Amino acid sequence: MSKPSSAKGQARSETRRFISGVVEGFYGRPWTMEQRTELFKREQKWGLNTYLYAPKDDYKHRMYWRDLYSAEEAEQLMALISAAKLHNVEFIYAISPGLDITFSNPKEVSALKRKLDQVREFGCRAFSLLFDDIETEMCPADKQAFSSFAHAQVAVTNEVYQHLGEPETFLFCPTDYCAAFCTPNVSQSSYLNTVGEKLLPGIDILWTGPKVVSHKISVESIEEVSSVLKRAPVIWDNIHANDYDPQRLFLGPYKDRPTELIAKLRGVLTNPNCEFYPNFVAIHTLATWCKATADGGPRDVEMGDEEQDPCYSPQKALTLALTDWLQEFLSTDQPGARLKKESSDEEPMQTDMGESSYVPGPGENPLYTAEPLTLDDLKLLSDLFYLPYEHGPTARTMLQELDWLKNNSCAATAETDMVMLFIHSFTNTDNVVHMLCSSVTNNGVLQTAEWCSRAQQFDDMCDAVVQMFNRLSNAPNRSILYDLYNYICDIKSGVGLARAYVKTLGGQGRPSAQLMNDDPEPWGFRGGLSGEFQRMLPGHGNRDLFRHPPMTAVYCIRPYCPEDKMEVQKIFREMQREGEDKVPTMTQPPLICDSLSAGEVSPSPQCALVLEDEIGTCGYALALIDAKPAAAKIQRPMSDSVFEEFPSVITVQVLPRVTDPSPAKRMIGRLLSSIRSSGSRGVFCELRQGDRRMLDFYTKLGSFKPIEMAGLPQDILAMATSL
Ligand code: GDL
Repeated sequence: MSKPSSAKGQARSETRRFISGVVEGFYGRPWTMEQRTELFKREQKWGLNTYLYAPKDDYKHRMYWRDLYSAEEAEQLMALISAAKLHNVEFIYAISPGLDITFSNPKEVSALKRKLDQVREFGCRAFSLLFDDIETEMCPADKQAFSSFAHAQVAVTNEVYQHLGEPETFLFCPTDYCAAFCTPNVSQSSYLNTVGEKLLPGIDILWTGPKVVSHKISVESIEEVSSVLKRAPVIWDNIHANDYDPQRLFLGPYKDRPTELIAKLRGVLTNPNCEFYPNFVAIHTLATWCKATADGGPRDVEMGDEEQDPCYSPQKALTLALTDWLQEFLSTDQPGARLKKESSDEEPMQTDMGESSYVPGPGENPLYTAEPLTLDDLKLLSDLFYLPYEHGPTARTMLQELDWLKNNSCAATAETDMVMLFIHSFTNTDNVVHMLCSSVTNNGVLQTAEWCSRAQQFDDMCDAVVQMFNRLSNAPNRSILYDLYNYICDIKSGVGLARAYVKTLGGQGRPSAQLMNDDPEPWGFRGGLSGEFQRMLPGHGNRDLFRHPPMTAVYCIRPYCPEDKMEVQKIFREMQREGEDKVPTMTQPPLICDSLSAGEVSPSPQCALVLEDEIGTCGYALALIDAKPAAAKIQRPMSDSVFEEFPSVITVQVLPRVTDPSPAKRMIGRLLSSIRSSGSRGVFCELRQGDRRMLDFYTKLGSFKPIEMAGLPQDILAMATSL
């Protein structure tokens, strides 16, 4: 076997093409050989050049990595490798020996070489060793032989690479494959530094970005890791991967990776959804991104922020992808499938109905004819299943509208109060009677004109989802439909519940039967045991915020209105005076949220609530979606990274006569839900060190955790929660 010098890698780096394409690297059922061949055709058509074979649950790729392929498997792999060649796609064969390899045992290294030699005989010329998702503790034998895990991996990888004749393409996936895994950080990670220094220069390194599933990948972050790795990484992009959550699918565009990165990277491979067919958008938009040039066209109008990429518009890339995808939906993929008629003067194509085709008579049911799928249907579908950190625009609007309808409905307030009142029906009989009466009159009758019109618009949006579902179910291409089916059923039913709830609030339909039934069907508690575990954890779904002990008084939480300003100021001042015995108000540095409580800054829409008891207003909760201007107002220096993670600020005050923490928890729960639907990623609050009551309150909530904030005055603490 030839053993070219390892300097070869460096010399040829000038001429190597940008690696672009797909890594089949997810957990779960691997794609079929037919799907992979279809993938190669698509890659060629869209200008992508690489396929990395790394299906986690393929026996001989990972669990039984030592086993050679049988004759039948060999035939299949050979056919696949030839198909890739035919379509000008580089087939990279990856192997993951990390579950149980003993690095220091020469027999193990020989087994690895033997396996890769076999694949070489199938015609494969590009290889990869993956060490992701494995135990980092070395076995005693390896501990004796190597000074670190990185040294062990690098030694074996270099040896295998040289054994194979230093292939032109050879990739290595480190165990610390994203910044979040590096200790203490990327530049000081001894693991990554060893890999960077010792791995032969012709070997390229895979990297998933700041996190396993990276929201954004910045140029600076790539510059940092490249300097440690001593080479530009190949991004293994998990932006469209869905193997970690069976309810999610990602049909949004490739996004939040500036095209400036192309010059700084060795390549990008997307590890997309487990379902093959829905990956049309993920792969098509990545191809558009890879082709990005300065004439990428005008910017997206709706984005309007400085983060826009002059060479690539995710919105346009999405429209291009969906337009092509629509054609695929409309093409039949199965013999015997029925095609709907294209225009009104053509007869529908009948394949096997022949003479026996049924024609309904007068007065009988007409034949069911669903309309053909439209581009708008696909845009809606993509919006509902967008990206891991972002819903599409229509989905966002639907959430915001539902939140508004819920918070501004007379019926909703009455309904909530009814629940609370029932708890106290023994202690507060008069009030119960009074409130129940008002809730009956409120229900459906007293909604404002604005509420009714927004409820109608919400209903129309829900209807569009149902229509989209119907047209999708009727699409001739059944393979795509079957891959999407569980997801679209799920969203249709979720939207159906929301729709029924709004109808109930508006006084139409049966009162919340589907929603408040105490003997629900299994779809009334979705997510199974895993969903239940999640809801019990702090910060998840905020469900926990609503679990409260029996109340001792009756409270009303309602949206704040301008007339409440004086009362809120009064409570604010009263609570400031409460703290004065510890530190005089005049000497206390201001909090960012003080201007909110003092009425100098208005809360964001749907982000203000007041609490009332029998005596009057006794508390409030206010929030700003964007806290920056309020921080600037009091000249508080704050780092951009804090604002990026926690852009919103919240403040809650409750008079001491309210001894029960439940109403305040409830207000926070509602505000967090409004803030979340505005698209904010996180919320912080500021507290004075002496304010034991609020400190105790936030600590007990569980979801808020203390955070470090540069520039905080001495006796002020910050706590925050992600949304
Ligand atoms: C991972 C796994 C990958 C999986 C993905 C998303 C890498 C390098 N490895 O950590 O197999 O599909 O997360 O769950 O990303």
